[in-house]
Amino acid sequence: MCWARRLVGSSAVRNFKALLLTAYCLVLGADPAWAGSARVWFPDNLSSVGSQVDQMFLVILWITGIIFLLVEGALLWFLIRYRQPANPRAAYVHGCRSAEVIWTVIPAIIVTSLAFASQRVWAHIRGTPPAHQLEVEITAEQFAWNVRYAGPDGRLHTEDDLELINQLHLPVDQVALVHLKSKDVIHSFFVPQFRMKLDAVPGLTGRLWVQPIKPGQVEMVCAELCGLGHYRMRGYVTIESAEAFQSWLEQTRVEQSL
Ligand SMILES: [Cu+2]
Repeated sequence: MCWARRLVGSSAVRNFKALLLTAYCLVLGADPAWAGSARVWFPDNLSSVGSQVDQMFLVILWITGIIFLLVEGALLWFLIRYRQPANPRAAYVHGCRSAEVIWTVIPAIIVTSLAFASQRVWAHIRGTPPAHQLEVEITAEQFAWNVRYAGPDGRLHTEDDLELINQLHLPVDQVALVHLKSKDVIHSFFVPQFRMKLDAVPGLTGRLWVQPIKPGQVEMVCAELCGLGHYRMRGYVTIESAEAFQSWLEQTRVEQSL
């Protein structure tokens, strides 16, 4: 394999290795402001819990990203430092207890700390919902979202309910409690801008709450492959002022009573 030796030893490959190492060092020594620019990866945040979820995401991304670069950098360094032409005789190593303790204890501490930190955010999102001003029921079916609002009596599943397909309207700043069901198979209710996703399972009623923080219109999609029409299972969430929401509610009620 003399062609391989010539290739590894060539100036072009040496320059490429140097370039890669420089790139690793540059990324590792990058300004912390880089974390801020990482937010461009996220969709717009429209819910009160979104910033906490994004923060957890960024913390995990930083930790795993740095570990990834360190491990890949070490791998590259070992590949170059101990390449066969420079080290024709292999050295056999039968383990190192201190190294094994270090690479077991450090990841255990990192993962346990992340579990405690994310548990706080998770408990806030999935725990007891705060006092809510609105209750909605969403029932998934192949391939649509059925949205039900309580009528003037304030109770769901009575004659004055308002029923819509693929349309969810929510007032800004108000907490809405969503009951999630499925008529047929497992679906998954996903609104990326709310940083929320919950499976809709037949026979079970899921519960989630959301407090939109600014007006807008976004998609609610199914994130579980649920059949041939899965790709078209999407609706729209419209977030508007409390006044606009009320007038939409009244107008839709009048239209449905005609
Ligand atoms: Cu679906």
